[in-house]
This record gives sequence, C-alpha cells and structure tokens, in this order.
Amino acid sequence: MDYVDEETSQRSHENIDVVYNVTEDTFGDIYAERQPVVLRGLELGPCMERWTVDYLAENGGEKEVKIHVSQTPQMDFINKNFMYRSLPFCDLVKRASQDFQAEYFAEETEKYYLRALGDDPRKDKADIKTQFPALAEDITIPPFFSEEKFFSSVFRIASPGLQLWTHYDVMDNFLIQIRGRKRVVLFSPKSVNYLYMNGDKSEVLDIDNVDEEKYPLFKKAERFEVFLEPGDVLFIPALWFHNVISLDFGVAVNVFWKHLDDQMYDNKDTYGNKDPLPAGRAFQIADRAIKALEELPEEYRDFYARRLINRIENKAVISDENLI
Ligand SMILES: O=C(O)CCC(=O)C(=O)O
Repeated sequence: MDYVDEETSQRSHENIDVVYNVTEDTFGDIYAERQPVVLRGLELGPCMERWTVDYLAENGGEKEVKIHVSQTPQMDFINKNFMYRSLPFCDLVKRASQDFQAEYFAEETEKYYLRALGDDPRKDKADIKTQFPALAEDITIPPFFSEEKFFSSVFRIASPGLQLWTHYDVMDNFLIQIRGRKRVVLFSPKSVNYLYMNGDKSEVLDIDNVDEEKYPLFKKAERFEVFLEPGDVLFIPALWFHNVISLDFGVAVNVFWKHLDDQMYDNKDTYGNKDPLPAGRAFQIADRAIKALEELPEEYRDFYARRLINRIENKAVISDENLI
C-alpha cells in the first residue's frame, strides 16, 4: 500500500514483497511484473555455510583485485571521495571483515568495497567461474533465466557500514546476499526526473537526510526499502535505482542477465551500465537538437525547446504522472 509520510511528504512504500520457495515456473509471473522482489528460501548451495572469512581467503587465493578504499562510509562516485587500490583477494576479505586495520592505505578505520571486474576490465566481464573457479563451485545461481541471456556474475564484498551510491543498471539482476545484512533502497524508473542524475548515478548521496534546498524534487521519488538477510536474493529489474548499505561485513554475488534482445546492448559494455544502443543514439540526437536550438535568440530557443519537449512527451512517454 502506498502512503505519504506527513512530515517529510516523501512518497513512500511499505517494504517490497518477499516471496518464498519460488520455482522456475512461478518466477515467470514475478518476472513479467518488472517489480523488485525478494526471493527467500532458494537453494544457493554450500556457500551459505562455507563462506567464512578464512574459507574465502584460502579458496579465493592471492589474485589481485581492484578495490575502493574509503575514509567515509558514504562513497561518492561523482566527487570521488575514495581511492582505487589493489590487494590480493585473501587480504581484501580479511580487511573488509575488520573494523580496524593493522595495515592500511590512509587510516586504520578505512572501509573497503570490491566490485569484481573481468581480468581485463576494458574487454572482459566479471565472471566468478573464470576469476574465482574454486569459490564458484559453492554457489548455485537461481536457474530462472536462460544461459544465453547471462551477462556477468560479480563478487561484492563490503566493510560494515559502507554505502554505495544510487544508480541504475541496464541488465536484470539477482543480488544474492550470502553473508551479512544489507539495506537496499530502491526507486522506480519513473522517478528518474526526481533523482538529479549524472550519467547512471544520482547526485543525491545522503538519501536519508536530503538537502531540500539543493534537491527540492527528491521527495517526490517513489522509494522502496528492503533489508536483506543472508540467503535472500533480490530481483532488481533493469532501470530500477538502488542504493545499498552493508550493515555488516557483506559478501554477495550479483548476476546480470539480458532482458532485451542482444543487439540492443553495446557489446563494449563490460559493466552492464551502458544505456541500450537506441537510447544512446537518442541522447546524441538530443544533444544535437540542443546545439541547434542554441543558434536561436533566447525567446525563440525557449519556444522551440518547449515544442520539442511536448513532442517527446506526447509521442514517447507512456505515463506522464512523474513528469516535472
Ligand atoms: O550489494 C552491493 O554491494 C551492490 C549491489 C549492486 O549495486 C548491484 O547488484 O547492482
């Protein structure tokens, strides 16, 4: 049920649905809804018992991984308040599981975040089977999409308290939480105009204490919230914004797969966050349209810009309830 918080007038929702013991058949109906859902009680394999810090360190080995190192819990991609560094996987796991570091890059309370990448991130997608074969055997990916649609599988390891900025991905996603609890706040794709986007990321970092003068429209965004427990699988449909806080030392694997036909996606995209090709073309054309309008005096530019917006609204926007 939707409700509006009287004090903040933030449009809000109760927690998103939790569905138990989903099978390939019953997932079909859930998938068609294109809403985030927590799948609980799925068989995820021995990772649920085995993936202790010691086991991960031993079986993940000394492979170098590129990590985010942050002195503040709230990472800011746009203003880069963190550093990129490398560590052997086994050391990263040990450090991320501790609140204080004996060895550190900047300070003893620094936090770590791993978003695993392919061996050559410009060419290869992350795939735990290739990069961490010994650990990949321990996890059963819910077999609810066809293998040809598979895009990547990504280790996500985080220090307690670390917050990842609000962003969207262009692939469908199962976020499989293996260790630690996590708060995920989601915003509907229809709220895009209220999130102050910069590329695929929102400029609003502190989503719980929003600067209303700077971001007056943010309160109109449709906000969903869920607390994941170990063993939960969150289905995040493509284009749904998500912001994640690891409440404990967190180990997760997320699996991206293609919702659209293959030719819609940029085959140079190794992260799963490049807009579908027709959307990319539309942005380029829009930039050209803006440039063309700049040739006009202000009065005319304003008039024709309004006509252009109106044409796009009338022809391409399915529901205008969230237009500014
Ligand atoms: O769980 C996390 O650390 C981030 C998850 C995420 O951003 C994703 O699955 O796309």
